[in-house]
Amino acid sequence: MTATASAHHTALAEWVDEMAALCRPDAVHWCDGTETEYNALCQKLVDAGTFIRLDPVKRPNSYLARSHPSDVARVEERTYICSANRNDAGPTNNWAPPAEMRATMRQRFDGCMRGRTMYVIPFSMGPIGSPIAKIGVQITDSPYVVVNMRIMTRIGAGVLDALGSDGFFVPCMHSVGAPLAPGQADVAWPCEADIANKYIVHFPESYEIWSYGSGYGGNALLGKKCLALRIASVMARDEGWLAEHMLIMGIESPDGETTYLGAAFPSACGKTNLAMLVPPSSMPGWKVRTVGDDIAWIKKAPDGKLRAINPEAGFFGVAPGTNVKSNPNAMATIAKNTIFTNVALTDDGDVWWEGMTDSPPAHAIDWTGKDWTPASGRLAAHANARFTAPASQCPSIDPAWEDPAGVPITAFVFGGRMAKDMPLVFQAFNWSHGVYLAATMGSEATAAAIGQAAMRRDPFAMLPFCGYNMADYFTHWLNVGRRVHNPPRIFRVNWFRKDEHGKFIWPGFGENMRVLRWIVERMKGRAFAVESPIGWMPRYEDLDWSGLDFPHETFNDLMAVAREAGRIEAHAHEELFDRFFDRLPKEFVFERELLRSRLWRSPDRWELAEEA
Ligand code: TSX
Ligand code: MN
Repeated sequence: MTATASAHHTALAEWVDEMAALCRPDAVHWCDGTETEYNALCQKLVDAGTFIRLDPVKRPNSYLARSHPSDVARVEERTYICSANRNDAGPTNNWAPPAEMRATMRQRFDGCMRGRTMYVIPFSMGPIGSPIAKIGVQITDSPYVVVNMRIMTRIGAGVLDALGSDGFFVPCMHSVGAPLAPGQADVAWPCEADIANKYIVHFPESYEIWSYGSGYGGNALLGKKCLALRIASVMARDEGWLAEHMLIMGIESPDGETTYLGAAFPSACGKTNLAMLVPPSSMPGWKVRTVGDDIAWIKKAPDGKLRAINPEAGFFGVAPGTNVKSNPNAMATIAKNTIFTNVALTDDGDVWWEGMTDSPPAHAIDWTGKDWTPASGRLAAHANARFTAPASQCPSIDPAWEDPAGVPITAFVFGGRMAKDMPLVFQAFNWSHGVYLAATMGSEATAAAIGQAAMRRDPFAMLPFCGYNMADYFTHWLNVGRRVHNPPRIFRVNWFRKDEHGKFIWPGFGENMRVLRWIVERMKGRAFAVESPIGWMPRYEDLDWSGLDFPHETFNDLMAVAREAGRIEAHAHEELFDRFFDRLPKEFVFERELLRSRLWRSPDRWELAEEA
């Protein structure tokens, strides 16, 4: 496609010209999004040594990329929210004055694409033309980014058509920050190696993104965390909807009805595994349908109900730990047409990572390109190694996953990773209590030395992804509940409680379907619950135990709430919220006091076995 392709959108054409003048690339390439273009760019990446083509029989049309060892993850300490007022970014975001940061960006981008091609990627987050979707245009000097964006979003000519002559788009500037002098040879993974010179910058008031120095994941695929979460969270606040770090799943019951829910978890809780869960065979007729595994955009539909779309078109999943037992649907999804980054290469031209098979290969090339054997004493795949695969290839993909109207959301689930004190599942008393539960969630970071565990709070799993003051975000959530007629029910779950020997009490994975069934039936008014100091809980007999030998006694341990632990927890909430000062919604102060008083009148250890 040529530069004239966008000539009918003056603002877009002008912006691209201006950016080309600033970055001074050798060429400008407008991405049309075709398969021909994709294949040509993949070939270019193979020729450059960035991609290794995998075995065409074992892993058809798939590639392996190895990043620079300094460029392996999101860089939160270099991520900025540049609002005019520092308090509008809030205490949980890095902030810099917008004018100052704009000057820094101009300086970094000045001539940064010399010797390279500048790609222009028109992309849609969400089905093209959906009333919930948004359009972005990413400029990048990384062909690796282009091919990943083609899997993760909808790109190309169809997006320009939807944009028309004056449609709104989010400008997303990206450079790996590695210009080439005339005659200078390129490297396989160009980037700025000095972390202090990487910048992931958001201007929330002008809905703009500038990313410099990294070619990896969320730093570089700007549709994902930068647009679909940080900028979209600001747009959602401004326009009255929700942009959330949530999977979306449909749960089909034996009567053929599908109930959709959104679920938010901090990292390392198995969100993708849950989104693609395979129910146990002892629960015939219960099915899980995947809509998305990472991000949900949720909007009040004309009928007053909340409907959600997955703004993405692919999965950018963590490879290590993924196997046919933990996630058979993910393994099937990545069987072909997949880009792998920082996994190991096997001698037969396939990929491998820790936890993929019961026994490791005798030899492989590790993610740094070195020979590796199980005796090497280091990881073959980087812990944050990824696969990029089309969502359409997922066997459990929901038939409605691309419905422009979205799917109706009737429940929100919030989870964390807690070894103690947090029950398997409970339901919030009401919307504001549920928002409070979500705001206080987190996972524990174990300090191995003394076996002491500190909770790392991650409100709504949005801590690194909220593009504005989180206290205002909590207020926004409270307001959404007031505006929706029958707001979704809110649940907390914890798959990770351990016994006194340090063993996981709950089998997790497919068995989580038993918890999901209770959640679905609660909303249909079919499942019983008892009131506890922290919320509504299922009794043993309220869960489906068919085909699973799980003793009543063990269930009580899994669900128990210790009053002293609850008291300490309530106190920790105070510390968490103090940093938001007067912006914190006053409902949260009342919720905390209500929690305190419910705990006060409860026994030392509140158990389901007791008659309240
Ligand atoms: O993804 C997980 N889920 C959700 C699945 C739908 N994981 C993996 C977490 C790391 C990303 C889990 N790990 C889950 C879980 O529900 N539960 C656990 C803990 C656990 C680990 C192993 C066993 C049981 C529980 N059992 C055996 O290994 C035999
Ligand atoms: Mn995520």
